[in-house]
Amino acid sequence: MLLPLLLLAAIPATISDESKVPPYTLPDPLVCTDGRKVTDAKTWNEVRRPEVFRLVEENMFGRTPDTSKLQAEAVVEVREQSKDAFGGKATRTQFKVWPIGKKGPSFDMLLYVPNASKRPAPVFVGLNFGGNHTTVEDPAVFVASSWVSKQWAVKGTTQADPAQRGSQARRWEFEALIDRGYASATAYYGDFEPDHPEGWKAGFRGAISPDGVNTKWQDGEWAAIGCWAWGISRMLDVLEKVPSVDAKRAAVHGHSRLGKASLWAGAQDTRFAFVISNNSGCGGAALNKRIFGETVGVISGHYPGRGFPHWFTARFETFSEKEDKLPLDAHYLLALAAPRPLYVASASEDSWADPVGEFLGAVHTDPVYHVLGLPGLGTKEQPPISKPVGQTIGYHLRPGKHDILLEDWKYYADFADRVMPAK
Ligand code: GTR
Repeated sequence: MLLPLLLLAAIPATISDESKVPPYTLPDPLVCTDGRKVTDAKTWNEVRRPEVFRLVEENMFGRTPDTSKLQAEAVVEVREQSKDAFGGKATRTQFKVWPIGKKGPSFDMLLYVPNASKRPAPVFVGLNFGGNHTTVEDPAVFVASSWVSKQWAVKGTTQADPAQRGSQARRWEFEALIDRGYASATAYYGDFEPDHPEGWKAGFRGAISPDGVNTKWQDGEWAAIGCWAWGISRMLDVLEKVPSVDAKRAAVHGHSRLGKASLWAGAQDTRFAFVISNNSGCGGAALNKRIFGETVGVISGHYPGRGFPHWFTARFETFSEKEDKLPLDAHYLLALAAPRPLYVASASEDSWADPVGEFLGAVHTDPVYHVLGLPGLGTKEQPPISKPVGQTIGYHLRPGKHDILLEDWKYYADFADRVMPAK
């Protein structure tokens, strides 16, 4: 009994009281490695952005391999299509995609495009947690075929349970978006990589690595979040070829761990016109040096039996309880969206994700937008519940728990109406 007790004692208590947050200082994204201050867009784009990008890559998510040669083998098939989705308001298309050719794994992409659009529709692109069939009460949507975690599986298996159809529909406001002229595309994140430490063997990391399932991952190499982010870009590759969709007006979005993936996808793939983080918390929009809620130590697997060691590149874990040594913070990741519009959202009862830390992530990203001549967020004061703020950086605090709900979607669509309008 002594050992588990000692291990438990080693995990610092979670801070969820604002008055207990220890002081911290943040690095400045606008100071180059050689000490030069960034005061113009040219220096940001040519010197500092690449440096900030490398810091995020080296310390958090690892390097995404260049897969362009493999992608030349990509195969895209339409498995199903109907103009009758949502009572005839939308066309549903279900793709099966082999992004590195038929020797590699595949993913299923579900796309709804409003039928009333007179021109190619802007599109929201994001991964889901439980399989495409969980996102909507639509009996025509195929049930996921790859590994699913316990909560979505037939009892005692890792096979998707068809009874879970629509169980995540509250998170996917396809119809509300269709009514406003937006298309939506989603894919199951487990198709890219099952979310557990051995999951990469069945996903694209294993398939892309020259050593396959024998790979010994080195520090600096990509991890699961990197693989999911890569997958979101492969969705956009397909959307670029769909005539009814305008892939130049594509928003990448994600909730929680998928919000971390969405930020990293937006950072790496500047084809995304708008980058959205919903309750992405630690390793996403929330400041890491501000110790509140989830910490680097807990998330990165520093404590046995806790966290997600497979999400990040190895170095991230070395900053456990040494967050002051991190040469970056969440505002570096967020700033990689600039000059494109960025949106950070929190939920009032989501203290694990640190809503204040998420807001401050956006606040400290603002100077980068200002150097680029953009209005950015424009406030240092966290707005009250249900009062969205910001021009090129949006922020809102939704009442309630860790989730993505109709109210969030309403604000995203309102923002999109300005930055990638449907009409
Ligand atoms: C939690 C994790 C969070 C967040 C969340 C989720 O367990 O600690 O960082 O990613 O999972 O993805 O729902």
